[in-house]
Amino acid sequence: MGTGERGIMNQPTSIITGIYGQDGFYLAKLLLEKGHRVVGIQRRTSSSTGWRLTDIPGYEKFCADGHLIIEAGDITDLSSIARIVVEYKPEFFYNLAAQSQVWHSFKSPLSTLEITGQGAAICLEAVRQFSPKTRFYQAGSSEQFGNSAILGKDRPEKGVVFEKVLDENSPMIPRSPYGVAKLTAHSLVRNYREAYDMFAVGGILFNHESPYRGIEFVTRKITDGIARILTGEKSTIELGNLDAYRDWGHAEDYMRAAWMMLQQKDPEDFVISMGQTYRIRDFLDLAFGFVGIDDWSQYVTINPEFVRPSEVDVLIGNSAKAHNKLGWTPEHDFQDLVYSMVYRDCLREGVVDRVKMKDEFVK
Ligand code: NDP
Ligand code: GDR
Repeated sequence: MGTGERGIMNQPTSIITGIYGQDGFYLAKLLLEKGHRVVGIQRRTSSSTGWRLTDIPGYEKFCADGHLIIEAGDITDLSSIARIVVEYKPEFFYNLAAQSQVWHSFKSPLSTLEITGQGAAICLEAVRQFSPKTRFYQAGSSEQFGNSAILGKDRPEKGVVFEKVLDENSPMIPRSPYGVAKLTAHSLVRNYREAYDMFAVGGILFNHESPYRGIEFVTRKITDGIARILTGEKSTIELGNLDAYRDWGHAEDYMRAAWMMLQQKDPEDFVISMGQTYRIRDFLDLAFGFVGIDDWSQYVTINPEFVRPSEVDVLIGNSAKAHNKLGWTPEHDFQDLVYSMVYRDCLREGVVDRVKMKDEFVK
């Protein structure tokens, strides 16, 4: 593996930007289980963001014995990233940090480009200049494809079998400032690989969720909303477009794929997806069904504020390359995912007795 200095226990060191996000939680947990020293980069925020990491089994021990270290830094600040790379000379660098909300990127396009696009350039430069043997992972996105799954077609209806399933070679025509920024970062990774012979890969990951998903994304907004409706705290969930299709997987499976990409002999990009797509309203059917509500129409209102100026209508991926070359297979299916999210939110709100037994739903 890399040639950098070994960690205190002669184990590999991995830097993770965005460690306080959903994926940072699952990736840090995986790497700590594998014995890595994990150095997480945390930007300064006015509110606490540490609620996920403390759920890692053994968190306090990992902090105390130096396996888990948090360094202050910001991916828009080369001096901070360079300082950390110089200090740790890691074997692996995972750039997960981003302004990751598509909706917000229409409101703040410039800061999205700065963090999500230029931030990747800063991380690549720090590695190229100060630790060029470090293996680099860039968190790419299915948003890079835009509407390529349905190019030249009408919007599909439920039950349609999509002919075009997105893979590593599909056209990338993003439809949001976030998608543009991610495509910039993805293109830079390829350029650094070709120009400097760096081991840099772009994971092109489709939507992945979990009970640790941020509350502003539609899946968690729905499952958190259901729990609060059951407590009586809320009467409705306000949503935007219910007819978009998304190919949803579990973040734990997807971070295992990211790790696998850096264990390969050669650096290559991979699509990670489930190959099945559902509308937001299908997610609503399943999630409300788990608490015994078959007709959710009175609990959901449409707020045009949440409808995007340009939408990605359909996402469905083809991960044949990841299956064949990485040997990656997901361990969670869609029903598992939705159930675990509903269950955890209802547990937190004290209404878990309203959640049906999973076997009643999952055949
Ligand atoms: P999150 O939004 O949960 O986490 C992103 C993290 O990046 C947050 O902890 C955030 O910190 C941090 N961050 C933001 N700006 C900076 C900065 N300037 N410097 C340092 N850290 C910063 O995203 P996910 O965990 O869901 O996703 C991880 C990555 O994967 C992201 O890059 C995302 O765009 C990408 N991705 C995610 C997919 C998904 O479905 N989850 C699919 C495809 C790609 P703070 O807490 O302070 O905001
Ligand atoms: P996405 O996820 O934009 O695909 O990006 P998000 O959950 O935000 O939206 C998915 C779909 O749901 C529709 N939608 C709503 N979305 C949100 N957030 N809030 C709502 O109220 C709402 N109502 C309907 C959206 O229009 C969209 O069609 C996620 C992020 O994790 C990115 O960082 C990542 O790159 C991509 O997934 C792959």
